[in-house]
Amino acid sequence: MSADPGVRPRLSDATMPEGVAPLRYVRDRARSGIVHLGLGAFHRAHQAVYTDDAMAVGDAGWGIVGVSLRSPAVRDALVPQDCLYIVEERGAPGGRRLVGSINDALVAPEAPERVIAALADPAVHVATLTVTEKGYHRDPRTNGLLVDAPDVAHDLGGGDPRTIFGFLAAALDRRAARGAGPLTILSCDNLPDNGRLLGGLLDDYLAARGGARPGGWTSPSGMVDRIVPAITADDFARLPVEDRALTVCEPFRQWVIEDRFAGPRPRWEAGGAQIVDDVRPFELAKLRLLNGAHSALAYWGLPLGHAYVHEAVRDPDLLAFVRRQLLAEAAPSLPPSAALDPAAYVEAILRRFDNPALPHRLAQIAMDGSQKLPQRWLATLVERAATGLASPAHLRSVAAWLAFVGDASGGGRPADDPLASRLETIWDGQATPAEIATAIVRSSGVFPAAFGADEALVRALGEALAERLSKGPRAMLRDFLDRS
Ligand code: CS2
Repeated sequence: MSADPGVRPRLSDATMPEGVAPLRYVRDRARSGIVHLGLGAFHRAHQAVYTDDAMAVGDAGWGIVGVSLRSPAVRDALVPQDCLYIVEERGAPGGRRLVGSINDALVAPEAPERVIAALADPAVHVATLTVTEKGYHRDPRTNGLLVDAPDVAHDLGGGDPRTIFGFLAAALDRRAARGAGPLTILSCDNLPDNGRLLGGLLDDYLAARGGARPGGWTSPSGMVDRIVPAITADDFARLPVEDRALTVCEPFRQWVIEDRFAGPRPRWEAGGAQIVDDVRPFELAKLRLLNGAHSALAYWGLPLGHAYVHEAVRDPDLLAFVRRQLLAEAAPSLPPSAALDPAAYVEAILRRFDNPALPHRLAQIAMDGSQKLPQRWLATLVERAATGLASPAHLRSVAAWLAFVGDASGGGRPADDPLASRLETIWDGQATPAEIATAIVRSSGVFPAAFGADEALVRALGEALAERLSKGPRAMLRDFLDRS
């Protein structure tokens, strides 16, 4: 096949590309057992691959109806190519495989009724979600639902749903009314205790809505892991066929799911998923070590001039600092678990990050910090402070984030964060680093109350921000490493 993008055939059931591992089963697009909300690259590289593996061992009836909650882009890419796409693993061992587990792709704002009907279909037993942290509309201080958030308030007002809660509540009502059977609602987002959190938020929504509260559902927790950078034009151009839904990722993947299904499920173990009684040790380690390290690399690495994770992790000062943050502070905050050796886990993560074949932008990770940092860093900080332990590396990283947010408010770069304007207003309204730190801790809605109540912690954060602003990132990291 020609490498000229102009003449490459479009991927489809009839066009099998060379050099791509084919499907190991016969597709049955008429049978779907899963509805997935949030049809982004992460889903295509993760849950859809595990489902594809389950199909290869005989679970062909578990096809996925994928739903984009906002943009038509993924549907427009997938549907003209029979919902097939290629997953390209970069690094060792790399390779390309075809994935056929997605049966259909819907765009919620265009067809809300079809989304509800799909979720209420008696043949559907599992709803999976990757809607990112901000899709949960939770108050990180209480883990309750932000009932006044505009989209949540809209859904509570009874219009066509916009949020996961509006869709799930409508579908659960309908399932109850028609006896469609139980539904497992499985969060695949990087949130602490994500299943219990989602269940609590959905309960809050149903309570705020009033009326009958449909039962017949569970929301197990799960830990998902795979590094999936945003796609680039160059990635598309390297393929032997035209695949507009191409998904590029690292070879590693992990999925640990709490065994609390309401009804049948696919044999995801065929793809290596672990079904366990307690996912908490896995979740906390992943959030505080892997995601925590990612955020540190982003907020320090960007001002140091790095664009990608593999560059940041090769910066000796930054690597030493991140190791310190993880090994001296985050790892000791984890509950002891026979299932996981934190030191070995940290080294494995750092090796995965050092993958130049997979350019992963720090700017992608830096997005939505207000939604990510509570579970990545702030819980560690306040838990340790409560037992009298300082967390100087975490504290400096929080200062690095504050500086990043402040830079964005200076017009240098757009702050990609749902709380950007609130954070900018706070920055602009204060004169000194101590005032900025205090105001953001106490009134941004990002920090746990225990942080704001700890005068010494707030003062130390103000000092760290002053140091970060006056010295710059390089000198601050070096001074910290020299002194400790
Ligand atoms: C990253 C995650 O963008 C981010 O904030 O930390 O998406 C990370 O790559 C995944 O959680 C890895 O499993």
